[in-house]
Amino acid sequence: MSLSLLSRRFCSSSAKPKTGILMLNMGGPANVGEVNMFLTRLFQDRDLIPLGPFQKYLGPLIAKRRTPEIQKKYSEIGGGSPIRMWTEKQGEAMVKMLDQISPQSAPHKYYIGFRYVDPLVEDSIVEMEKDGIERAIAFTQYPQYSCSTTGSNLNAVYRHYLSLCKKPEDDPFSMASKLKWSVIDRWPTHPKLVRAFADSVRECLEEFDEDKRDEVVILFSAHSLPTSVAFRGDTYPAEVAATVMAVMNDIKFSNHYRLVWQSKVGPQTWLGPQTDEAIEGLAKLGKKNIMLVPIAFVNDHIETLHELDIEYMEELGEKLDVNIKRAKTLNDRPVFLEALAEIVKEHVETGYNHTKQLTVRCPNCVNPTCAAMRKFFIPSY
Ligand code: GF9
Ligand code: FES
Repeated sequence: MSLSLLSRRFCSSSAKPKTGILMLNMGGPANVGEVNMFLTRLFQDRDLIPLGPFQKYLGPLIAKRRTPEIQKKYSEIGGGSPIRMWTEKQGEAMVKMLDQISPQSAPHKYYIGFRYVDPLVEDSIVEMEKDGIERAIAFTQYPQYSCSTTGSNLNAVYRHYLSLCKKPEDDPFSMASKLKWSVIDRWPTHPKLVRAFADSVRECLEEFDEDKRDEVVILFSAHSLPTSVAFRGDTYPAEVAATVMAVMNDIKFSNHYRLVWQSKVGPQTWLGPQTDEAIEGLAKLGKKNIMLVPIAFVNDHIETLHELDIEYMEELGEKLDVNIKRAKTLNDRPVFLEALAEIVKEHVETGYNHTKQLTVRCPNCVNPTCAAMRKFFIPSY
């Protein structure tokens, strides 16, 4: 298929698009062949894992060592990450609704900006410029802001424009003069996001035997963070907790619950309690009915399909004789698709180009790119 045909597929209508929405996420390998490239870019990401001056060379070495085990995990969940498929479905539904509910910014077109696999942030920005987009919205697909996720993606947008600067008087902001950029940097308690999660929790509760339903412990499981990152002042832990509280409020606190943290790697200390340790501890306390709710990622991915479903639900559940079920990921849930469209519509209507939160860095931030990125997106910074 030609490139122009490919890009027309992403468009909400045949008219020239006016507003481009860049859906930001880390992305995942589409097949086992992409695992090494994915990991190489991940370990070269200084905004995620600062490894010092030799990162360019160290990154690929670490990636190479870890590739086989990660490939094995992907082959056990069907051969690749479904993130691109879900993001395309979400983007298509979102722009279709937006053309209806936000005529002032129509026609809309969505673009995918992945950090570690195609379509990369940098390449999609080039596409947006080619399409003659007037207004560009960087829309993070992480509901809760972390400098290691959304921050890294926004830094990639900034660095793309920095790379276009050739003369000393050039600056990244003026390189993007054709496009007016704004950012949707977080949406942890959007009412329809909350309802989508609450619906998923309610549906999963229905799957437990009626006489056990009351005693089910709901474990909201979020990707963990090194404590060094949390202590820097990263907003992610508090924003994840805010989502959890809003969802519990929606289901009227019908069950006991905990926020737990998954996917820790390496020797550092990370936020806890860890999801698997929490399951073991609750089992010892006689709590034998547990629901896992992935709360920080809106698509199925390796951490739900492998870590939660295979390692915890199947293997650990069987070993401990605990009945574990997992609430469905939001994926293409209609209320969630409405949330995406409404978040953009509200962003356009309010006229704020970012949240107030984005205008202050972590109190203990040591990454100069975090400041440069803000100078790019926030004229008054
Ligand atoms: C994350 C979501 C997914 C290396 C230690 C210096 C760091 C890290 C993560 C994962 C957050 C939310 C992923 C580091 C430093 N991180 N792993 N962050 N973060 N390893 O900041 Cl949904
Ligand atoms: Fe949070 Fe730099 S690490 S702003």
